[in-house]
Amino acid sequence: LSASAHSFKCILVSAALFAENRRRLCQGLKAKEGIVSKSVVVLQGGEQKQRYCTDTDILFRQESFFHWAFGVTESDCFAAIDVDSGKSILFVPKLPESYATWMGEIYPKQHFKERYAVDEVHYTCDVSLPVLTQRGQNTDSGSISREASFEGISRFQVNNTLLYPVIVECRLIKTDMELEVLRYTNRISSEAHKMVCFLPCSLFQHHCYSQGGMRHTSYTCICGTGSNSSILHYGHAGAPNDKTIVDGDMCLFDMGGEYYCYSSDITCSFPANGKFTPDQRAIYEAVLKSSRAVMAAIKPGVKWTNMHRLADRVHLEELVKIGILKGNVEDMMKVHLGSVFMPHGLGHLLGIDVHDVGGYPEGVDRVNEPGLRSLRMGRLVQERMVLTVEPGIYFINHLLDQALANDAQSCFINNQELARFRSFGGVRIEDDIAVTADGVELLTCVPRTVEEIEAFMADSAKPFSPVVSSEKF
Ligand SMILES: [Mn+2]
Repeated sequence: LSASAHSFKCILVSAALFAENRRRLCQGLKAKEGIVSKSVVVLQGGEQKQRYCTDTDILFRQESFFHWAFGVTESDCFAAIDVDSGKSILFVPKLPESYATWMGEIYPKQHFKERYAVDEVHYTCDVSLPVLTQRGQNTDSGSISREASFEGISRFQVNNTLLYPVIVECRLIKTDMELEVLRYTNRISSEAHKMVCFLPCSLFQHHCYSQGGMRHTSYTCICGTGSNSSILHYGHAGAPNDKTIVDGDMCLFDMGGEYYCYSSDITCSFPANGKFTPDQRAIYEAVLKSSRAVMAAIKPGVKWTNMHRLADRVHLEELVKIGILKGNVEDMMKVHLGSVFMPHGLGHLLGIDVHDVGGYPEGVDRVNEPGLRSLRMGRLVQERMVLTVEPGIYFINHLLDQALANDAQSCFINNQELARFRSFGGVRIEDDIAVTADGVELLTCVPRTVEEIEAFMADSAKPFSPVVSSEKF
């Protein structure tokens, strides 16, 4: 399947990839105890949704299980797989004639049969389907697909006719301030058509899309600088990557492009001006050391929880060398001091979802200890797993204050040295790896050592120029 008619260096994803997935699924199901003959797997694809009550489409992204099994890019489909025979049936919506006017050609069923290499194609309306969403609980989000309903709505007296026309009239007539914002959005959008702007997130997305055919990123870009680089999931709606990059700041850019629903998840940390200060170098090299120690240790059979502990141990050893900590590292491990500096897990499975499924199968429980309880995978490492390795050291004020208030931890902290790092932010180094028969294959390829980064930024790079903050109203 060609992802784009004008692909540059895009790889082509074959329908055979998904046929293979279905075959493996049937094989796995048949081997399962208690499987009844003539079983049929029914999957529901993602639905095209609109922004709240408007008719503006939200950019569609296929539901991950459905994508894994069929690689279908269209919305609102169902699919069935006959487990015994492996026969696959795709159900596509029967589109109204007006679709051809607004959305383009309406393809016949044969088109989908060929494009997705399935055995049969039917219209969803022609078959009465039992809607069996067989999704379980996602161990990362804790979400289960559930019926949308508003509990207790009957307790309220609802009037849904009065408000609406009044609001519509208000919205029809724009105020001065609204006009200012509309001028702004227009000016920015117009400029963007003519030039590439300086923000890392937008540059990143542009490169991924224009050079790699990636319409989506795997997750919202995290572009923290200065003290914001210690905010683990910076970049959300309340902090939309809008801080001006300042000379002397550390940058922490965690961004991954998604191609045909397959993810990547990479973090680079570096000084905005291209030159590490001694403190920046010390923290950065401590994280790099743990990253490389973990990668050298990963092979089939090792416990992921032990890889997390290994990263913690290296961080603590290095923080002692830097002078922020003092004392015996084994004793620090006993009071989970590592989690003060790395509260998140070492890394996670990666695939169609950036936090891919399978981290905690039946019988594998989370280790309920600081840091370790954030791990998104608790099982043994196996060949052909793809994982992120993303150790980090962060100076998060509320965690530091908690540790200082805890006698068991504060005795290891040299608060005078620590004070200097209070607004440092954080460093994360995140690479994606595939587990091989006896080690790892590093999938990520970016400058990693201090020397490589400094040479890269001095040579080819344009260190990100400080930009004017977006206007506030
Ligand atoms: Mn990650």
